[in-house]
Amino acid sequence: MDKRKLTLIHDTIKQYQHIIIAPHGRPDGDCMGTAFGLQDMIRATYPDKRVYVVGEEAEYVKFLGRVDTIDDDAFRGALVIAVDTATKDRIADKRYDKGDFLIKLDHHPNVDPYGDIVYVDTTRPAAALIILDLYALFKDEYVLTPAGIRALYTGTLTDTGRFKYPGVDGDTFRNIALLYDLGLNAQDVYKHLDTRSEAFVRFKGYVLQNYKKTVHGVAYIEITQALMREFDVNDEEASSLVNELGVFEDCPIWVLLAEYEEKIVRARIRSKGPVINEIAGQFDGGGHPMASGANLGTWDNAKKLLDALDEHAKAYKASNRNAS
Ligand SMILES: [Mn+2]
Repeated sequence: MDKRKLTLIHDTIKQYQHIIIAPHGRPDGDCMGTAFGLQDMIRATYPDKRVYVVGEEAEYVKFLGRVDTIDDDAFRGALVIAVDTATKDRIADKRYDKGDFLIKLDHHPNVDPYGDIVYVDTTRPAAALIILDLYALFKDEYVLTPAGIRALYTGTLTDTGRFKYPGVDGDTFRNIALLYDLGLNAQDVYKHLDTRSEAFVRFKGYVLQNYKKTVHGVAYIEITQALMREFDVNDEEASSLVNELGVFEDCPIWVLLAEYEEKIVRARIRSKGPVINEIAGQFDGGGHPMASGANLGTWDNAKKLLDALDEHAKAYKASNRNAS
């Protein structure tokens, strides 16, 4: 945690009357939880400020709040805070640079340090926890209502796989303890996150019956547009199943390949050992060492990605054998 920079961010928020919070495209629970948590905290603390969240929506986290539709004029003189977004081209609302001042607030590797203030803390396993760092630092000043508490909890839960992923540490739980002290209703969040359509459950059955494995242990599933139509699920729901393939002892890497509306194939790559974000980087992607994404374009490129990951898994297993 960089207290000096967080203080600078706090002072900047105080200075601006109009604040626009900008998450990434294809939003996930963390970027929406971070955005609506920050919006709630600023609104509740400074009722005179106007605070918007712009961008896209995701069905499964709509319970956290709805994005605002604002015209270009709203950006004039505004403070824009981009959250959970490593590179500026991933920000959903392309008008992010039309404001007066831009803050980048993120926890991914800082490959594109855009903005007037760049706050990147890769030790935090969810961006929502950075909002809680800010809250904790100015606890006497900041107010969070039940909506913001719920949003920040949801963001942390979804990005940490419910506190399972690497990066979760004592600081994570110290911040989450703040939410419990504020009256968090965790059961209410689980109720929302654990509700599934029957179509989705049937599709999950398909994934569990039809995944494949490469020779050296990359488990993967291929999901076409036709398949999603057949099961009546959308790409967002389909992609959320990636970690169903993370359970095999002989597969340190697993991948979900899905064809999106524009016929573009994307990959979600996960690992429980080998670092995979460098390989993702070779396929127009990137992310965390154990969780990355890649834009493949075609199924041909998907094959190339699987080949590269298979080689990687082979080398990983060989080095483990030598070490033991
Ligand atoms: Mn995140």
